[in-house]
Amino acid sequence: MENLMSSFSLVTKMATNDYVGFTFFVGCMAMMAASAFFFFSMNDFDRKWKTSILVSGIITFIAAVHYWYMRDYWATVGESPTFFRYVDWVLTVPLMCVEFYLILKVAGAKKSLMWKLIAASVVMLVTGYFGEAVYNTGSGPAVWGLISGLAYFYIVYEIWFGSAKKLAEQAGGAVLKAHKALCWFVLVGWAIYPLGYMAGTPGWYDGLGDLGLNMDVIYNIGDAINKIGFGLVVYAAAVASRSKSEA
Ligand SMILES: *C/C=C(C)/C=C/C=C(C)/C=C/C1=C(C)CCCC1(C)C
Repeated sequence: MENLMSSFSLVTKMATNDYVGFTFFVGCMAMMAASAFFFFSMNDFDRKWKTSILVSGIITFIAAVHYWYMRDYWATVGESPTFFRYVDWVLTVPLMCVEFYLILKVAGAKKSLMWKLIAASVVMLVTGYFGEAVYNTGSGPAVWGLISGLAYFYIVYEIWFGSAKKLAEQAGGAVLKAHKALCWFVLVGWAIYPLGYMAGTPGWYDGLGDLGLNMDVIYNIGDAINKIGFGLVVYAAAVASRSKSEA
């Protein structure tokens, strides 16, 4: 009977020092709360911004669902939920690229900018997955991580110095401010991920793992900062442009 009960139990005990389990749990709640916030507030804004805030909510909602599964996977299997992690990213990171495009649309951004960013983000994530889950021994992680890093740098270059930057400057005001903030998220916030990768895979950078840093904890912190932060930047831009047009 007890066995039967425990196999149907939805909650497993969590150790007080299980930081991975804890950050999956809190991350799940934070993503849910953020989604509710974005979905309920989107109708306060005109069409231009409504879509951007809707996408912010979709990003945190997709993450919330994946965090639900990852939290469960960790609690029951006790391993890093690499597959769910990368499925989450391959859905949400391209949507973050869509955010850049939506914000810059007012300044005449072309769809080609969006597709360039999306393509680079998919290359970044697929090669990262290869290094973490497929060719994950010997020099595999370092080599695939490097290729992934190059795609990452391409995204950074494109938004900081490429056509995206020119469009943001043309638009000025709330758009320029939001673009700048998102650029910083990509440069600093996204740089959290390669750190997690290096902590969790073998390579020349092995010292990082020895510092006691855990890959999943680092990824979970990165996700909370970047997914919710990105959405809040968009929300703030919508508020700023609304109060200007009301004045
Ligand atoms: C919401 C999820 C986000 C914003 C995920 C971003 C992920 C990255 C920027 C991952 C980058 C990686 C590298 C630059 C090299 C090593 C492999 C990755 C995939 C961890």
